[in-house]
Amino acid sequence: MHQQLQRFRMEERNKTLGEFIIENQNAFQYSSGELSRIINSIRLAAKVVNYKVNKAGLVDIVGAAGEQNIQGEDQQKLDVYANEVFIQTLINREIVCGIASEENDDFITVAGGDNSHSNKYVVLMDPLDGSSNIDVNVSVGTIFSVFRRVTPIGTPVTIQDFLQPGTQQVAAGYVIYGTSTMLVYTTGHGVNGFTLNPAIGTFYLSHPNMKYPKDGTIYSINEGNYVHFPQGVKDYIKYCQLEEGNRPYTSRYIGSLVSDMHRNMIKGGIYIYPTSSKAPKGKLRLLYECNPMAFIAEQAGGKASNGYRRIMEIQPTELHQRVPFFCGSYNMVQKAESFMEAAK
Ligand code: AHM
Ligand code: MG
Repeated sequence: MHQQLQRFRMEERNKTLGEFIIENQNAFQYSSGELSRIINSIRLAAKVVNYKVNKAGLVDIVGAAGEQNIQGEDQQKLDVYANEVFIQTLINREIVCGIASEENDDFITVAGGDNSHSNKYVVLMDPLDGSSNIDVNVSVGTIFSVFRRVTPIGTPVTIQDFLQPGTQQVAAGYVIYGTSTMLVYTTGHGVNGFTLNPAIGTFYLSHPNMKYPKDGTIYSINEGNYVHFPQGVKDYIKYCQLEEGNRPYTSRYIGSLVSDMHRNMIKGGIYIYPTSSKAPKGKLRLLYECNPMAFIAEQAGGKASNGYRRIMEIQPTELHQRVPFFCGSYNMVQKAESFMEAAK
């Protein structure tokens, strides 16, 4: 009886992220352990940022960078703080040769302790996406993308190491600081989600092998911009609202990419941030917002496109490049693309 109970408890306990990383290290084609160490660093930085994000309403750290808090200390905006935490964690562990961030105009070269430039990977990230939502207690997220460098090991990284198409990503993921904090990532072998137990600071595998439903009934777009949208998007929105079959669909838009994406992946839906006359190239950034989300989406059986073609096949030309973004349940994105094509 006692033994039976013990076995039940062992089986019942979910795997921790640490255990999962070790178990899956060999599934990765260049398994030198470096990629695992990068995921481990992101796990650590996510916990630190999570701690601060959760305190945002309690202590005087919300507000614009450059202002002073009541103690007369310089205030630091949470996105600036998150940026520093992720960058410092990656630098301290000496596992990457370069970092690009939404918060930094240029990429950072990481030489390594012996100045050898011997690490193989670059990380691109948006350390705290949707951070304008923090002041109103809405979930925000971190998004990251990992590539192998293309320039020779032993030399400083160049912009070419960062301007790679998304198909070359070796890992990507996001952290959602929500009602619970989750880390969701892929290394090209499906998508797995881990939930943080804040009491003990451990991520547990809570959402193994995440899959987008092939179809969905949620569409997420900032409809306030309707008049500025291209005709194909207007037509698709009208299609979503038509009474026929399982339509009209439900409209859900948080305005926090990670949260909208996460909900749609679990429930089935499409997220769209199109071009508009206000944002002629779109708003979201190809390298550290759209590519990692596209990798996750495809690994979860979904689809990610710029309205006409696969996001991950776009050859980037600049670090902070913007693209229109259609991402979600496979059939929904395909349908939206057909409206874009028809209105060309
Ligand atoms: P940010 O990187 O400045 O935070 O902007 C990205 C955010 C996304 O999280 C969100 O989906 C989008 O901007 C919302 O934009 P809008 O307010 O124009 O609808
Ligand atoms: Mg962002």
